[in-house]
Amino acid sequence: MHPETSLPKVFKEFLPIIENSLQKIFLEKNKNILEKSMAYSALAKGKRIRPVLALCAYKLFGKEDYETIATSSCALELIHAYSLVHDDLPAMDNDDLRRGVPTNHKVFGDAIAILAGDALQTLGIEMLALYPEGSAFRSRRLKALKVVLSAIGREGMALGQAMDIEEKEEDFDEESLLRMHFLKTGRLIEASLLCGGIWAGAKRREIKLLSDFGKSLGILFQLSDDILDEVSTAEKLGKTPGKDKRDKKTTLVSLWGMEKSIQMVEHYLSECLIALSPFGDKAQDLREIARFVAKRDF
Ligand code: GRG
Repeated sequence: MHPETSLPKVFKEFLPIIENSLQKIFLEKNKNILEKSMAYSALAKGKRIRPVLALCAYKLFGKEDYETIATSSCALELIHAYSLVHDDLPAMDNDDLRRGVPTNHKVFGDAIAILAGDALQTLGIEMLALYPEGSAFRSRRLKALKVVLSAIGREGMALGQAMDIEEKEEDFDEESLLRMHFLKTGRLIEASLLCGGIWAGAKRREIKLLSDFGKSLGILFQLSDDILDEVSTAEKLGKTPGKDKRDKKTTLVSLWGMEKSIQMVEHYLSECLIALSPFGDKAQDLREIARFVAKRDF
């Protein structure tokens, strides 16, 4: 999977920074079973879209010292990796393929997978508390940490996941389905953009624009995920397709139908582009990412 040619060109610029930083996080510590399990999922081939978004938002404000925020951007990937490990567990989505390889619990067993998810999450949080380093970043670190904690906890990703698990098919109308997806998928995507802006010292109204963009991008991301679940292959996706239908889940595609879903992709893409318009040419990378998310095939 991952035909890298179809990724926006900014991925070429940022992926080496991100992969290098992720490797360093697990370097030499990868000895005990917990470390091995954490590294297995975090280093598996993912798109790295959350750290890329943080770096793009940082760049948007004229920053070029990307190494300064490399570790803290990777913290977002660790938190994302935790959510995937837990989501794949038998008690949740019960999947056996992720990022093109067997899921964590298939390799390490349920107990270690739960602990690896826990430890990936706390390591991500610890890194957000410590990085970017230096006293100049002290208040920005705290702001970013608060944004991420709020995005992943009882009012964010964990709540979205709980809604997804608990709600019955008939409970989901358009509004509640969009809210669930925004919480489960959108909030961490939005938070990644906000972190980049906060580390760069963006102003309140600029953060608001990033937030508007992130909200639309989050839904766009989920919508394309639902479409891919129907039309793509395990080889391309690196995970099992067709699961939503098999598990009789309400998705945006089952609610809207494929034709309307494809129209809604265009709608959310245009919302993304509208949110970015005040940034002018400086937002070109983020525009390309939004277009990629709308058209992605993995
Ligand atoms: C366990 C609290 C908790 C939450 C799980 C992330 C998540 C919430 C569930 C994953 C289920 C899912 C398919 C969500 C749809 C969107 C999504 C997050 C897809 C996976 O993210 P990608 O495409 O994956 O960025 P890679 O592997 O490229 O990083």
